[in-house]
Amino acid sequence: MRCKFCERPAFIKLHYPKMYLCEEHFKEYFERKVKRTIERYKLLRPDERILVVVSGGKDSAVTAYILKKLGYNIECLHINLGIGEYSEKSESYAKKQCEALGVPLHIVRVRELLGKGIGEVKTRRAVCSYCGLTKRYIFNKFAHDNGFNAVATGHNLDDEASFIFANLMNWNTQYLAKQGPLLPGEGKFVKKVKPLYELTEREVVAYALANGIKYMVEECPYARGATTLEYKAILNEMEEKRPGTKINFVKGFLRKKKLFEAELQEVELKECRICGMPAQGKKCSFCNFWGLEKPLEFNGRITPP
Ligand code: Q46
Ligand code: ZN
Ligand code: ZN
Repeated sequence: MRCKFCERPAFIKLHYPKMYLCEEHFKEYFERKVKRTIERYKLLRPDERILVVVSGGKDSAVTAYILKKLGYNIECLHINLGIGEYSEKSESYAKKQCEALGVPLHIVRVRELLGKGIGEVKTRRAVCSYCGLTKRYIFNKFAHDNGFNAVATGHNLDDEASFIFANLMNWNTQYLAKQGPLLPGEGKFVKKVKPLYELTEREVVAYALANGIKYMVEECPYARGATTLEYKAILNEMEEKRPGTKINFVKGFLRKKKLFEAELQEVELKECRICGMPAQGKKCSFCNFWGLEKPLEFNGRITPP
């Protein structure tokens, strides 16, 4: 098959809209789509300092690559979760990706910082639950302490569709109300953006391949058996039968999001007495979970550009 726009052979067949594209025209299509997402949802301004959270995986690597290509002022942060060999490998991928891009990389290692890695804490809480809490706290505090205007993550359309699906199945209206491509900054919460919001996982993999971006393929050992993977599988099956299912589902959700926002309970945030970050009680959930008595300090660049 040939590309829809030129004589070159097709590199990919897109299902929605249905078309064949050569490598060059696919790159163009992908970059235009990211640009449009940034404009449509007003994610970023050209003068902002952006911290891209890189895991070593494809999504965050592509996010860093494309934001740099579009001319944004980015630096990267890798959080080493301390999950054995998986984390060591992830860190080395993150380093290689940032070296290839020529952007500064900061590395925060959970075990060095908190004494234990993710999965090593004795708690009744599920590992992914305190892992998520830890990651969100670290990247927000790091961005806040170092004067970044935004934090960019690599969430793609498949992630977002399965998140909405899973939370609808459980009627987690509070989570749904705060879901979207843009979470505006407020007080000490730095703005969060998802530039790959409208691109499928398949498109992200193809873009990485087209640009020679090397990434970690192995999943975190705790991801196995996660219910989000089951929701992803169901959505993939539906997408196959009816192309456009995921994007229409997510866009429909954004149009109806106000319904969930009406359910948001106003909580008055105080300052955590340990770290000074926003907290519902005397301590924020991070300092509380990790039993901290003094705040974490993240100032300064760890890996030079
Ligand atoms: S939450 Fe869970 Fe992930 Fe943390 S423990 Fe691994 S699978 S990395 S996105
Ligand atoms: Zn072409
Ligand atoms: Zn705190």
